[in-house]
Amino acid sequence: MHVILRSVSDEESMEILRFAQNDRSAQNNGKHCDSPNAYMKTVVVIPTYNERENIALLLDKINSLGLENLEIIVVDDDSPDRTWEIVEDRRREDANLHLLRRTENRGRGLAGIAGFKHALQVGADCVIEMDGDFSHNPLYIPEFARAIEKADVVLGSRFVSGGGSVGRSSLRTLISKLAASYIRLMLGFSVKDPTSGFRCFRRRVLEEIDLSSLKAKGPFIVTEILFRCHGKGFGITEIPIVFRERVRGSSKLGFGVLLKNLFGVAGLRFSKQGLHRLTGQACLTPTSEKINNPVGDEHARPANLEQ
Ligand SMILES: Nc1nc2c(ncn2[C@@H]2O[C@H](COP(=O)(O)OP(=O)(O)OP(=O)(O)O)[C@@H](O)[C@H]2O)c(=O)[nH]1
Ligand SMILES: [Mg+2]
Repeated sequence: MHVILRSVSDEESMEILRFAQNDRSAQNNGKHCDSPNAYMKTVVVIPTYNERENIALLLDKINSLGLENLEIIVVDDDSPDRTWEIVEDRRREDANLHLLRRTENRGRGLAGIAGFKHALQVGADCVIEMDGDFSHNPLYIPEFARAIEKADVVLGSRFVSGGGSVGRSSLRTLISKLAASYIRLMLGFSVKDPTSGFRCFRRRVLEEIDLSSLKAKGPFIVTEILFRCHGKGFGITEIPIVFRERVRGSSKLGFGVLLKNLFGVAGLRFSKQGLHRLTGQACLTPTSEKINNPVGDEHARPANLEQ
């Protein structure tokens, strides 16, 4: 697959973010959101595999946001390029940085689960999951922290108004959109970007979806988790993000992974929970009130954030 890579400068990133913020602020009649709630402990989980060229810069960017009560967990699967070594060095001077170096049961999915469990152990009130390749701009972290105050789950979405992709080939964008439509149709989601890996969860969501029983070992974990959240009736909100194609390092997502994901979706649809939902019977008991949603649709989005 041919992917056009384009280097995006910091100024350009800021411009993209400003564009997204202006768009949102226009939807919000010019009102600005409040600062994130510093009383909520936010933990950012970053799974990494061979991200040596990105990780130091990414940690710097997150720290430069100057957010209070924020900790970072890097979950590295013993990367051959020794990404973990960089994190280990920094940890000596940064008590808010954690490293999970995993040598067994490796994989993107299992790394995410390990990161979530550790985040709960260190007392997270909300957990943000993001890639370690700069596709997910850390400048959005405060927006996630604000949005989670009114939702159970916040998805960073490329496919809502104000969102988008930079540096992605149109073929890759088309595949992502088709995959999103397929997942929505098969699993009954109404969210626009169900495969986005830039997300924020409230603590109780991660406590209630039974992390240990998740099946996906690879990137399909993002869909499986969303399926659980949906089944439990949690309030899911999307905020626009501009996704940036990776500039440094190499992708681990091949055609095989894509195919596996397609079969994985069918597997979920015809799983016990999926079939129960198809026939209209509740299988997973809703355990939370829909806090962001006065009209009772768990996918309703605050008017100031999207569309
Ligand atoms: N711990 C761990 N992290 C992984 C593994 N595979 C990928 N990652 C990380 O997961 C994040 C997403 O992986 P990418 O390779 O960028 O995959 P992608 O973003 O789905 O694909 P691209 O769009 O091509 O970049 C990155 O931070 C990777 O370093 C893995 O097996 N273990
Ligand atoms: Mg990536």
